[in-house]
Amino acid sequence: MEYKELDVNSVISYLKSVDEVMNYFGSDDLKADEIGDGNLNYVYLVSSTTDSKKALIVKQAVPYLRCVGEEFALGRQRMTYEIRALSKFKSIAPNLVPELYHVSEDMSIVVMQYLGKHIILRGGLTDAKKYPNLSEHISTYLAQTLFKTSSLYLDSTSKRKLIDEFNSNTELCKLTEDFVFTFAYMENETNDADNVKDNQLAKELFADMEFKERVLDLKYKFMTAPDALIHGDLHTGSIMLNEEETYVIDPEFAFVGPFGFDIGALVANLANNYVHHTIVTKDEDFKEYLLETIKEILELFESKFLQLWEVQKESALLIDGYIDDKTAHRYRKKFLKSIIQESVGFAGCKMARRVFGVAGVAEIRGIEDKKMRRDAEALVLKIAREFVMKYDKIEAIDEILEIIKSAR
Ligand code: ADP
Ligand code: SR1
Ligand code: MG
Repeated sequence: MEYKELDVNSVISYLKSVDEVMNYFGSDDLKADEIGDGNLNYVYLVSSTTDSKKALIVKQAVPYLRCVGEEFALGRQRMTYEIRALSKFKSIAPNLVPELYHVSEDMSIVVMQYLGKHIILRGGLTDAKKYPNLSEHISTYLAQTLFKTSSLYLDSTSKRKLIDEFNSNTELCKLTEDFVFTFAYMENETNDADNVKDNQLAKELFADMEFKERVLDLKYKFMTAPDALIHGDLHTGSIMLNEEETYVIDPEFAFVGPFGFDIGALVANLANNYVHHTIVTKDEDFKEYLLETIKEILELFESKFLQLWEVQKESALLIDGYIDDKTAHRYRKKFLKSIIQESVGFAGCKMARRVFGVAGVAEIRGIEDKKMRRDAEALVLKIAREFVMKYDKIEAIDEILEIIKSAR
């Protein structure tokens, strides 16, 4: 089928041609609403008018960047990578990725499970809602997806096939290179102009060569380290959950990249939320919960990743009998430490880009009181800078929490 950009009417006509979907809805009348709140794509909630329990999500990529407009061209082939990544991650972590009902690379469409009883994590955290299973679920997602797509698990041929399958996701990798690692730290037309103008903080950041030189190292790592298949945009807007279940959505930035990038994205977004509560709600109990969550996620990730590795006898990297058990144990520990360190560095970039860069986050850019927003931005940049300057010296997870807690 030839590509056509859909709207609330044509999405229903399109679905009528998809057997898998029509089997689900039967002869019910359908209605569609566009509910997308992301930066890139259109998301339709399609439901039965007779049985509201029957509902599906249709996500379509359009050939431009939604948050900027049609003048910012962006290949809709990004959906091909989202489809591949959703399928791959679903096969590895089935309970943590939505069900897929229909995909079409021609139409740049995925039809998936409607997570109607779940909300976006960012909103929940901003409302100070605690999620008892978040650390357990998301650490499993990270350990499983990162380990099982790495050279610590795959054989050499499978790993290279995986790279072939994902690493032409060039446009979205370039978006990250530009918007996470570059433009937000210099004068650039894509930045939040109103905020940059006459802002001492922006002047200081843009002139901070020590920081920017360290960011270059992290950008280089992002561009050159095919460690594992990463989600590529694992902020708290890419997680939908409730008290029982957690789902990871929106992996269109997926490619085989550095181990620490997804972990860093998560830490960054939890730390940004911590800043929101420091400045806006002053909710000390919830701030403590956020710190505990970061700690739990990192500790559980480490132990789950190590457990998977300990029982893996053969892989592209290591074959049985190559080193003795004691050396293997020491090697694995050292390896994990370096993943955590690098995650902290990426977390610094992922926090800092949200201050002046094109895509802000609601809990910081959405603060209405101007003075509070400035204070929050200053705090975000302080933590981000510490992360970027110190990441490779971090010896223990508590040091990460200390950086967040002690920034004023
Ligand atoms: P984008 O690629 O534009 O960032 P997302 O995949 O993040 O789009 O989706 C945008 C929004 O659509 C999400 O923030 C969420 O509110 C909603 N959404 C996406 N997928 C689902 C789903 N499976 N169930 C319910 N809502 C969804
Ligand atoms: C123009 S960059 C838009 C941003 O939105 C996505 O969610 C990614 O974080 C990307 O950097
Ligand atoms: Mg999104």
